[in-house]
Amino acid sequence: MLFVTSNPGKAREAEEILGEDVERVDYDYAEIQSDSLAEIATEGVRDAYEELGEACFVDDSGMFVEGVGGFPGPYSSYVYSTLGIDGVLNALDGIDDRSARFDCVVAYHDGDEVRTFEGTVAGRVTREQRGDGGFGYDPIFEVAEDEEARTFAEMPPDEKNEVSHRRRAFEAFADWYQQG
Ligand code: ITT
Repeated sequence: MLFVTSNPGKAREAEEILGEDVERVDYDYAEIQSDSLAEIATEGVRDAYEELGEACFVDDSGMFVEGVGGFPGPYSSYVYSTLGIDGVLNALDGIDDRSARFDCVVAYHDGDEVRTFEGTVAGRVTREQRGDGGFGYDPIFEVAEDEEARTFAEMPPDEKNEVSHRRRAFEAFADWYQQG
């Protein structure tokens, strides 16, 4: 089955989490506007399946910051490529409630139906970038359950993969797939 994503960081993490090679297809599937990552992923995987004609899955992720009503949430990709990380930190300047979560929805289409699997991790947005690892928002997402209060970018990949939103979603996907 194919992993349809333009983001090599996601594909690398999926391989590390699943412990096997994943075939990535860099097809820019349609992303509808919605507050729900599950809806965006479901419509996205339908479009990808129509284009590719074989079983495939997508991963739609987003960072939701409490103090600003869940911004950037479903618009995380757009905000990342327009404002960038420093722009997001500037936009959050003066916001005290920086608690946040990262969500990941994996949507799988086998030709008959679409299944979705969700994972989430709690954290908070830092006031400055910390760490060089990972990708995307990792340098500003501090993980709540980490005793050292590191950002994802400060963790070695295997430690991010142990607790991440992506780990939780892909594990649910793999559990379901193995049972079927
Ligand atoms: P595809 O839709 O092609 O898969 P994308 O990067 O546009 O790639 P999303 O819409 O899911 O994917 O991305 C939301 C944004 O969040 C995007 O800027 C990602 O770089 C970022 N992101 C996703 N997963 C992340 C993670 O584990 N850590 C940090 N940032 C992440």
